[in-house]
Amino acid sequence: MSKPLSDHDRKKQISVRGLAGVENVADLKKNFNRHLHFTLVKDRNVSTKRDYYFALAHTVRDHLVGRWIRTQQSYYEKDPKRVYYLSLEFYMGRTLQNTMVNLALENACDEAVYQLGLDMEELQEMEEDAGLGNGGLGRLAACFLDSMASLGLAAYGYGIRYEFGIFNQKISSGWQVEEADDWLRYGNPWEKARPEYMRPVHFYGRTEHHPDGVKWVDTQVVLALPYDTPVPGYRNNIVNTMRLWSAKAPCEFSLKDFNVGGYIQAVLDRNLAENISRVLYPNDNQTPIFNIITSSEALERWPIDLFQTLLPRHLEIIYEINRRHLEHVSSLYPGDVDRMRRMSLIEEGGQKRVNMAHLCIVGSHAVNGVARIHSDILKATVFKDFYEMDPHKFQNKTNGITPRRWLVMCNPGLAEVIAERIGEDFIRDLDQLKKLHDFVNDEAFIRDIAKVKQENKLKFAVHLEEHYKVKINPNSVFDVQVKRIHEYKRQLLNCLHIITFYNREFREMSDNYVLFNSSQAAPGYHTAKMIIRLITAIGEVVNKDPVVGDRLKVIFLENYRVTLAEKAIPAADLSEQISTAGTEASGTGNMKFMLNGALTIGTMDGANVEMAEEAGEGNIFIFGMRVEDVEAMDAKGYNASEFYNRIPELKQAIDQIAGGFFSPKQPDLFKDIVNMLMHHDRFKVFADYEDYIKCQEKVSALYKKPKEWTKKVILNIAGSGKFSSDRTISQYAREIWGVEPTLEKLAAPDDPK
Ligand code: GLG
Repeated sequence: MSKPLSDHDRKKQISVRGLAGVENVADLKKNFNRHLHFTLVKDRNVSTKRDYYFALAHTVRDHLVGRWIRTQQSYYEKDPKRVYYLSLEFYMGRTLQNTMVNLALENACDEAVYQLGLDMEELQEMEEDAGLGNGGLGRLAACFLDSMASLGLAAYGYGIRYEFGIFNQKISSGWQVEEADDWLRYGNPWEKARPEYMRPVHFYGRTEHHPDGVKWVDTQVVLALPYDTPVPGYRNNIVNTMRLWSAKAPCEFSLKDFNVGGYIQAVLDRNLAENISRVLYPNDNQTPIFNIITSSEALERWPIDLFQTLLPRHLEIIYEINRRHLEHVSSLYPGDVDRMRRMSLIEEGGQKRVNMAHLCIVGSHAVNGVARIHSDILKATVFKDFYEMDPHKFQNKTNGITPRRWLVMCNPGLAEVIAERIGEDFIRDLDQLKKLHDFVNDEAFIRDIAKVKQENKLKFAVHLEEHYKVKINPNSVFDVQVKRIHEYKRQLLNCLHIITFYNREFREMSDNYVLFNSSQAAPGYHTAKMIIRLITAIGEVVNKDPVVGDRLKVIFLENYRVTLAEKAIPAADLSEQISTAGTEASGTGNMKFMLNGALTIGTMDGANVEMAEEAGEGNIFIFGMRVEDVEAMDAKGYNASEFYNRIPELKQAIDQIAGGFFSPKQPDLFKDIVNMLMHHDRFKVFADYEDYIKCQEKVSALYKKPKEWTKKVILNIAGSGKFSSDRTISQYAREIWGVEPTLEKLAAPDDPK
């Protein structure tokens, strides 16, 4: 196998990375040295790698400033309708490379750094991820910011500036251990504090009703201190703002409610107020969508008592909204008391609660699911009453991902091979990938696509060896399931697949397989943590089995995060999207794999349904129960032992897990998991096992025909245009927000000389 090009050599060839004109490079070097001296206060004798990263970050940031100010000025002058995207999570990852890509500075910076005798990739590795999210929801918000700026919308992201983002995951003796993510420790060169825009936020207190209105009095005040981060559009000189708020105790923080014993104690107690933005809650998807229907733990329902104490005035307003809402319901359905009860914003019976989803629906002019199947399920189940009352309110907006980060930035080799055939416009108009249909039978193109994948795999293998001390064969199938650990996502189904293939000792199959599995479990989610332990336990047995050798490896990638996704996804051959039909709202990882030339094995769930449509059914590996089958099985009752008794390979795998084959020192380690799978598995793992294994056999068979495989890869890439977040955002803009995407470009300001 040929050695991969060094990053510096590869990037030099790449036009999509901007021009490295001599002047640009000279200015960048000059400014880098200026920042090292004046901003970092260092010389090259004592500078660390981190200092160099900071000097480069500041150098690149300078190119944002003029564009940022101009953009905001133009919004002020033209006064367009603004979009505010409010989210508790913005899972941004790193900023440096994304900024260079969007500003077409990458080649020039690369050359400058090279001439300075430094290594670009090493510097980039010094940047902390902004891990202000759990998974898909937070990453979606980040992709949307990129698209809104790239489409020229006057948009702002509003969220919380958590001092600690999603925890760092360590694997210790096979178990997940959480460590605090102190991402701001060395400072954040991308943010600008705006104390001048600090706002008071009130809590507690009581209301007074006067003839001239209502007063909310005797409140406790916490200040909200905003920090602004620039969000550059793709090569349009537009820079929007993400404004994240940090809690700050006011000087006169008296803390009546916080038990104050005097001055020193009052100062110490300021922490209580400032704790509000201290740490991101590491809970992802407490309740997957289908579960909402059957269980009452369901959507968020906040206790009235809590509301009453913390936000008494808000509660009064909610009562008034509910009164008007129920009046409307009863005018449409006179006498239908049961419907009124179901649709109320306030749940009676036991502890009184506010149903937050109902409040959202009543308070919004549009409501949407995030993939077609998800939108349909919402209308037919949880929000049925609301849909019947107001069908026009309900829409669908299928999720998307930004092709800047998830192709140009993370997979430059692939972006270049595509650009060579169809030009660069696909980067801002991803539908143009359809043009690749003309190249499905083009031998040279097939070869190029396969070669890029091989290079990415080799690069990832080198990374794994350096960082995880594992050696893998880069010619094997890279079979990847990376996502938060959750029962509904069915990492356990994948475990059974791994065990089954291991038990067959590859008698039937001679290929090599590397199965990656990776992600965090919520710290309080016991089963998820046990699933991680099972995966690592399987790895311990399989990876050192001399009979299997390097034909099968099972690797749990520690500390999955945006930055690791950017490395793993371009290297994947097979993408595992195997949730129980009806449980994954959309998925967005699935789209990233598709765009990066992996084939999908998946159920008819979330966006997989639309991916199959776009790629052509024959070009994606679909298996298992459809939503209707799951419903039918629920009606008749799911009986795991039926499958266990009927399918010998399944029985063997379960007996091994139960009997300590993978945990010889502690044979009953996985008894809870086995018990769950056998007796109360809400996600019906066994019911899809047989079809899944058959489908995996088809995958193996196809992988033996590299050309056919790569043709399907091309058809998948060609069909992935729909899944650009530019398309999603354009739809939100036109169909919900009532704003026009402009694709306007602002004039470039004078760049720093
Ligand atoms: C959710 C869902 C995903 C979805 C994502 C973005 O579970 O299916 O793709 O949001 O809408 N809690 C999530 O991550």
